[in-house]
Amino acid sequence: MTDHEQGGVGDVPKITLYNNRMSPCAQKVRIVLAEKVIPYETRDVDLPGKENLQPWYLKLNPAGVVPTLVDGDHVLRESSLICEYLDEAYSGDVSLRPDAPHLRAEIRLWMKHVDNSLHPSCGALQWPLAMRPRLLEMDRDEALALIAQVVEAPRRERQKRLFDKGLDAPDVRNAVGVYCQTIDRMERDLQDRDWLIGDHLSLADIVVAPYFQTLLQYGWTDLYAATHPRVTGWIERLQGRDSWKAAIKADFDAETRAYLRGIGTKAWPKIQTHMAYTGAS
Ligand SMILES: N[C@@H](CCC(=O)N[C@@H](CS)C(=O)NCC(=O)O)C(=O)O
Repeated sequence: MTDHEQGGVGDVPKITLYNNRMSPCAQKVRIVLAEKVIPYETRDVDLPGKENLQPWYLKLNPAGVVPTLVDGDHVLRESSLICEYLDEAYSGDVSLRPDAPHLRAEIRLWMKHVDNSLHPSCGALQWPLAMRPRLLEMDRDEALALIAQVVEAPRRERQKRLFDKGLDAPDVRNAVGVYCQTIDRMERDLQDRDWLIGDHLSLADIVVAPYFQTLLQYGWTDLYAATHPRVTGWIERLQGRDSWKAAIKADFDAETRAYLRGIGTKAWPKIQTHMAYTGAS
């Protein structure tokens, strides 16, 4: 367990976050915890080692995914819902949702987009780089047996395709398309504002932000940097915040950054091929 003492609510963390530092879903929860200065402890779950499929973890999270947040007697799942829960349960000085119902609906629209489209797309991009190598070292039947244990059918099927085809799987091309469309939509939305739904950081920004960490860590920023100035400014503003430094930057030491940049650079030509196919340049 690692303590994240942030000098906020109470002295001793009563919150435990079942976490993986590479997980965008866990990252969004960590940003919320940091923005709201809520102390917590983390328990890392070894995703490449499939610890998330161990019976003890499935009892906490029957879908076998991180994050899970345990707050006293309450076990919370689903990262977007956890973010909303934290903002509601720990109202404090920092609110990450405006009061206006239509703006809350806009936040939920972004959450829906993230949960339904951007998150599985990020999985399709990350999995061949982060998970596949360990499985390829195993006997094929052993690897397939592990994948067969994945609880949710669409995720299981996707992992099978990504295991077989890596970055050539159709999921990867679709994923690049979803990223490009999302970036276009953000550029439009950010035309007259600094943050996705207005002049203040909100849960809308936080649930999207970690999917850009994936691009940053692999050096894939050409997906937006030269063509989408408002999106570029948005991510720079996020990176300048203390919450980003505490929740994301602190988890990536120089060695990890160099490693991720190395595997990302190797994969980039393939990502570019997919980009060209989607019409982005
Ligand atoms: N809808 C879930 C998705 C969680 C999810 O997909 N977590 C990934 C890491 S970002 C995971 O645990 N993957 C494990 C696996 O696919 O085996 C949420 O938002 O919490």
